[in-house]
Amino acid sequence: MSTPTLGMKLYSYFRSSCSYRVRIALYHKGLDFSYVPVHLVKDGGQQHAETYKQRNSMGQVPTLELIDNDGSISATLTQSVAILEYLEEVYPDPPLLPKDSIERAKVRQIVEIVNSGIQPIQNLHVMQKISSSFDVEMAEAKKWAAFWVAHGFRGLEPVLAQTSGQFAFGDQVTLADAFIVPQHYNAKRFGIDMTPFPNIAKVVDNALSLDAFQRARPEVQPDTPDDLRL
Ligand SMILES: N[C@@H](CCC(=O)N[C@@H](CS)C(=O)NCC(=O)O)C(=O)O
Repeated sequence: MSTPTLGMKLYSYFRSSCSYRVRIALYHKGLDFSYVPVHLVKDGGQQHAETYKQRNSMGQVPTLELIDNDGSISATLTQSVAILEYLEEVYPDPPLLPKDSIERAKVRQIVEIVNSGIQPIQNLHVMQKISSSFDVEMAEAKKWAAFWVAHGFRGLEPVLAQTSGQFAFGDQVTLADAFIVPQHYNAKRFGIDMTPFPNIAKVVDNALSLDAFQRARPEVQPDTPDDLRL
């Protein structure tokens, strides 16, 4: 296992749901980090700049840099699941995974429903490609994205009916909550009616009552535009 690093730099965009997941974990675990904004729209998308793509070759946020004593970068981590697993291994307290193997698998099952089953189909570059390839307005592409988010929520809701207590898996915060809350933020942006998803709505409400989730919210980040700031 790696030893804890001295510093961390998070490349993030205020409304990126994948960055939001990592912010939740960093605040939940009480870890200090510096925030480097990457604007996903300005300048044609700063994530596509060659200098940024040297850190994250997919041209996406988040990226987490681990900084050594002497200020040098000891590791550059991409992919929110990999980043969160790293944080959980190196900073296990407070935990974001249960101890029991089957319970851990259940939490990861929820993580993957969001991570691979929902988020990629509604990502910005997918919507931009739909808009350009089929010559439709972004508003139309957003309806397509909303369809897939609702489709994923229809799969997630019965899982949470089995697993949730106060939070997505019982009464302790887990990685599952760190994925559901940001995906719900996107669902709201896409205008999805939450009435058919009472368990998802409950989990989101309860998680958002916690300090870590409040501090990670898109509305209070250093790069949140003034008109969206709380
Ligand atoms: N699997 C990656 C997905 C990262 C991702 O899709 N990030 C989005 C923001 S949530 C992004 O940077 N999109 C930029 C774009 O679509 O151009 C992860 O979990 O980190």
